[in-house]
Amino acid sequence: MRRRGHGRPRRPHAGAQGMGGRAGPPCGGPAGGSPPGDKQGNVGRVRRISGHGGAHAVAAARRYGVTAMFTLSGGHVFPLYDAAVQADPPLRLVDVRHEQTAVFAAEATARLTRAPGLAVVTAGPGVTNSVSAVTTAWFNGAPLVLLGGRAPDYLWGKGALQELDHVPLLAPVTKRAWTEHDKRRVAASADEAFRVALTPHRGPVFCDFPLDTIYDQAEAELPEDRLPEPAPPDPGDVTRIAKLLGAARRPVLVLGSDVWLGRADEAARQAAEALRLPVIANGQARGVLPGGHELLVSRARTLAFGEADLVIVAGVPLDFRLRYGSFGPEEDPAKVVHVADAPGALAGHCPLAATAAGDLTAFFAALAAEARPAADPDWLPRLRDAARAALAADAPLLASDSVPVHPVRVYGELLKVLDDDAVVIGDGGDFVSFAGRHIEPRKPGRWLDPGPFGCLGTGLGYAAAARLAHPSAQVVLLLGDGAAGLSLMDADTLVRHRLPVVIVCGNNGAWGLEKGPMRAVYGYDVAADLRPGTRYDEVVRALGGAGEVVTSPAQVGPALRRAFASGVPYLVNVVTDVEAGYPRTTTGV
Ligand SMILES: Cc1ncc(C[n+]2csc(CCOP(=O)(O)OP(=O)(O)O)c2C)c(N)n1
Ligand SMILES: [Mg+2]
Repeated sequence: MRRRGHGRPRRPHAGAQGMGGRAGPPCGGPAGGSPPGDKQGNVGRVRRISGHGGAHAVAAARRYGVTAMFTLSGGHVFPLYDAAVQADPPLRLVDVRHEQTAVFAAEATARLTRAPGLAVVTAGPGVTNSVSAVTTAWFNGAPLVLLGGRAPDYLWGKGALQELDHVPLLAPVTKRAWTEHDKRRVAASADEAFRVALTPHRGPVFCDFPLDTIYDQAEAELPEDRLPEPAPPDPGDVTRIAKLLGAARRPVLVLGSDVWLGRADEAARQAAEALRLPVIANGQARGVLPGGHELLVSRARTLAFGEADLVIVAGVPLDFRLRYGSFGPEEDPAKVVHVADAPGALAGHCPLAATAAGDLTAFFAALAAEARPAADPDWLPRLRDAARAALAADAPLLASDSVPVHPVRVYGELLKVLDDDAVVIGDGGDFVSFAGRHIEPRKPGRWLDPGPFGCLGTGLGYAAAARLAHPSAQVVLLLGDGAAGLSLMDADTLVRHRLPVVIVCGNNGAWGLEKGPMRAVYGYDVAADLRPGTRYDEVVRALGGAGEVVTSPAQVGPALRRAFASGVPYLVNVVTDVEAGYPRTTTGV
């Protein structure tokens, strides 16, 4: 049930500070001392907290393993900063240049580390600027907690600065959104926010605190109960799926991001190997079977989905990425099984032969123990051949010498220098579609695209989070020139916080993914051109990083090597061929 926090005017609390009040925030006790959550997200003992609301909220966050707070400053949330820096150890405060970057960074933290991400934004525009990123987390099932400031209760209704009831805006794109008015319940509310975000099916949670509530001193106890273990799926459901597998001649297993987020990546790999199932991996499950694995047939997707008689889809919605759950030949459609981490995540829009909902590790273990597959002996080899043929067909473009540079040549060069544990982030249109095709991660959870909400502008926030989550791994952001406009100012954040990232900009002077489709629909295009050759590398240099422009294929490799060696935020600005659009079968509408 959603709790809606329509602020009722209340009397001022003693000690509440107005915006700009000179007395400054009260200094409450720091939020240190409690152990962070363990790998399962279980939390430690109860403790008493005293201090302002910020100390209470940060104490709750730390119990769930939160180590960073992403934010953009505003007086409504100063107590949260005070608590972050006073905590022992402190939370790392990462202040950014646009709230969407803060929330994208928190979302990426959740997706990369599987601990919840925390963003803190000020009242009014701080919250409204966060909405697209929260929605991205909603679509991605990412455990994100967004804490907002809010105009004080004692002024509510009088027109205080940035007075806006945020909850109705956030409610449709969060698991829960509410206002906590009671200073004695700030810790409990923050604790609840993390608990709800982490409970499958995971997702974002929003809570805001009126200024008087968060600045005021209070005493409270954090609840001591632990997160319950996720429930296994019904054994009868697993048996039904095992039987379908026993009867299938051309089965396919599809793995999606929740396999990674639910820590079922190892169990999924073991089940696929034990049952010898061809696998197609999606989102953050890419890498569960490392690139080159004999069962990984993502590149034979058209054949696999076109001819399968059974498709088991685990940990991803049956949305536009998966043909809305319609597979196999039209005259003889495949049976479809949907497996999700919670009943609410199961598809309701397409016929399903069976479903299972619950802990995905338990599901894969039970399926591996029970199923006796009887696939056609030539099914897997056919898929493997098709995947191999697709890979072989890539070779000429990966080595293309054409000028302007073909975007695929960029990946031909990148593949030569990419480590197995690199984090690769895509923010853009065609440039990122090509990356999805040509870069096959070798580890799960290391590929970050925006997911099904498809929001441009994730790039710099995701990159900052990746560098913090994996301090010694390569972090590469693949950035369209159009996408660059939505977050490149946050290269300043990378510089100020010493977060070296290699940014490769595919600069085709266009919103390419829209240009081609508009031409296909109308025979011409408008509103799709950008200035050719814009020096996005100079933007990063001006902000204190480094970069260079690349106009010929032979320069790409050396430029990438310089970027990785630089140890600073570095943008390799590759002028690419606008005519080399990603070959699409649909307009993307
Ligand atoms: C916030 C947002 N606005 C608009 C879009 C629609 N859109 C999707 S891809 C794309 C073009 C991206 O251009 P660029 O980043 O330069 O990549 P390219 O396709 O040129 O490689 C646009 C405008 C979107 N997905 N998200
Ligand atoms: Mg472009």
